[in-house]
Amino acid sequence: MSRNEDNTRHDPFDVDVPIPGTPSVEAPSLAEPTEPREPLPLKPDQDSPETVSPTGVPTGAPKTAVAQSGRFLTTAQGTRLPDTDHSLKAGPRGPILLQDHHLREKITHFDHERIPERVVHARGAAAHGVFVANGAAAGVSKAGFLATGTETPVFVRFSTVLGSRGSADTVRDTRGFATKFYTAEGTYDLVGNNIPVFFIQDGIKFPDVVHAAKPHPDREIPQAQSAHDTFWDFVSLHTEAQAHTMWNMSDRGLPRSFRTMEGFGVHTFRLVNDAGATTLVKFHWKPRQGVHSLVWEEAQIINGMDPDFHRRDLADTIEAGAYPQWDLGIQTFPDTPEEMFEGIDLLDPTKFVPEELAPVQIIGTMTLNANPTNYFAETEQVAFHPGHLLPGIDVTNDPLLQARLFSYIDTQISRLGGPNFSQLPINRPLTPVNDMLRDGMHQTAVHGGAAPYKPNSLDGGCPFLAGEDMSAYIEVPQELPASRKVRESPATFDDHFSQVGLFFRSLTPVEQDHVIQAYTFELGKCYEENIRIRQLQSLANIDVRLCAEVAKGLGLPAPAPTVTAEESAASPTLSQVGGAWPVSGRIVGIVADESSDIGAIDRVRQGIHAAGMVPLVIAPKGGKLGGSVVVQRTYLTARSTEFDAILLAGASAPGSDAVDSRDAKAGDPTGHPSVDPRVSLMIAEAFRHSKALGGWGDVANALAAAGVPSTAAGVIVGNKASTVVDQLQVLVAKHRVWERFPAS
Ligand code: HDE
Repeated sequence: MSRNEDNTRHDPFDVDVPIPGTPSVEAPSLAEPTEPREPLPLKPDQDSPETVSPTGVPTGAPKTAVAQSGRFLTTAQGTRLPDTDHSLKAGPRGPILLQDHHLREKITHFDHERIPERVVHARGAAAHGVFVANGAAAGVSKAGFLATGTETPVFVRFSTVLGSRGSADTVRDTRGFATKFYTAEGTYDLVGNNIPVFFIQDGIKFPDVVHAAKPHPDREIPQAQSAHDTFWDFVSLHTEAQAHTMWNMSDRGLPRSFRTMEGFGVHTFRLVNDAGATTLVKFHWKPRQGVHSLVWEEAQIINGMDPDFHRRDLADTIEAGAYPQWDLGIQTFPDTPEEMFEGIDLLDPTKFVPEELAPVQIIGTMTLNANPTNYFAETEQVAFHPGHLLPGIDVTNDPLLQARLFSYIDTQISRLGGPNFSQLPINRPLTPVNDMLRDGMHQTAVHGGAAPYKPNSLDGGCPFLAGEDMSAYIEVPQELPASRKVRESPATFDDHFSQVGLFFRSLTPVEQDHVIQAYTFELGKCYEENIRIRQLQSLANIDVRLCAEVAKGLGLPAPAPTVTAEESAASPTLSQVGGAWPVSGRIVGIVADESSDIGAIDRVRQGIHAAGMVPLVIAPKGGKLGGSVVVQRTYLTARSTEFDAILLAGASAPGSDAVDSRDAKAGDPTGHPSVDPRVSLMIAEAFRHSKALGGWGDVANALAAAGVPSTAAGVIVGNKASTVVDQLQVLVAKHRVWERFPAS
């Protein structure tokens, strides 16, 4: 799929520094348009599913062929309509007549617009893109799409797990990372998460963990989060959940954006090469933008200020051309009968393999380059399945993966209203489909022939069976050891604590502080003390210091460990601190007012834009500064959490609405009377969230009003705007000014 390049939006105000978020391809006229015309084309950042038939045949139709067509409003039968504002009545005062087909069709369809949301991962956002293989996996897998230079269209859906479809984005939770590769050998789905371990070792426990983590069944609270009694009740009793819980309590539970998340296949998969040799692997998506997170206070504020923060970020960065990219990598392990690596059972999905023991080898790169055209048609109706595999990629006996293989078709049938969900445009394979599946609700194929069965002679024997040399999917004929039928896990699944402690001890001190604070917050939100006490026991078994710190915050005694965890070397690659990454797509707020040097603001905006970042001008009121610089945010609408960095372009005198009856944010009495309290709040917040700050000209007052020393780390004050921007880039590349977080 390629990005639709046909249209450009002509923004009459701001052509040189485009600001993402355009609702339509054309700026609207002031008056309601009356001249009939065809539907507008797609926005330049959008793409739609390829136009293939339900059975995978390219139709050659433009992608808009599945969108609404024609200049006039019609019924679903295509009959033109003269009025849609009034129902047909017996006189202007009614009653409404039963014969009003347009009314009944319109209301009836509306009444059925909703479908069941996903049982888990209900809230998500998605994008189109392309995966290009570098060939490094060709030796271990015969999958055609992994051959050097092969380009495969993809559709990726990111999600939270716990919340309903309308819940907030920046809750503490695991994120789904599901990729559909439309390959020439059929569709392959890699349905992973942003955390490499899972709560349970056996799929039979999935309903239990989800029931515990979802809102309480009586009051249906809390929404989209784990800080409640049923969650901690379950994970403290079912201690194999401690591994995943630790990752959730770390900064991984609060991604800065979907672009800055790692993705993991979680389970071990089995790859097969041309010669039939097999290799066990774990899949990793490595974001080229680095792995970054929010801090907890930031996440909480964003949930109120912009509950769509992550989906907006994904859509806006794609619209701005700052395409998110990930390298796909594999850790490889010899396929031995034990299926173990360095003492780690590769079938245990609560364990990960540290990269220091098995480096991630990059096998290709994915670029997300287009937003969906229609959320419902694409993001909501996309149907992933871990069993959508290709020749060259097989599953293992991981008991969690095995249960998933059953679950996903089943859920699509109830969610998408029948067995033909693979025919929905976003789910259609880009390869011939001849499946002998027939009829059913919402059948959109018109199958020919008389013999949808095999063997047949009436349809000339078609469809035929392919051999291995014709890209047939053949399960690896794996030897199984002699055994008994049992409901048991292997003893190698028993250690629930060692790797959890290894994770905690591999983090830097500031990241460890975040983990301590997260456990203390979450357990502090539990009503029942016995649940807190029980979880502290698990923490003692994970790490004595972690337990002591959390116990201190909860005002409870720290228990002694009851198990001896295995000591292993730390894995520094688990830390997110250190390093520098591309700044593209980052948001810089420029606080300015009529006293600001307009020329300098313009140069700074250009500089920020040239660096691939997005400059947003924040001023006391809307409109244009100096008659030319468009204001994107006002002191009323802005909050520090929207920005990766903030620049001050002037003295920031109080705006006319800087009274707390108009805007309670203006109610901070501690600031300086000559500075708008909303600006000092923005600066103080950005400072304590360790973001880069800066400014030029008369900004000393504003910094002082926020209590920010101009000599502090990550604060750039200069006379020349251009040098401020250069230094800002260096700071933003590190994500945060980590020196400002003195670890306890
Ligand atoms: Fe899922 N999971 N899952 N899951 N999962 C679903 O399928 C399920 C598991 C994951 O963006 C559902 O289409 C069971 C692990 C993602 O559309 C459902 C078990 C991992 C998504 C389902 C698991 C995942 C889902 C809900 C245990 C990480 C969202 C709607 C045996 C490797 C995909 C749907 C999207 C979605 C069942 C465990 C990831 C109910 C029974 C482990 C990313 O079928």
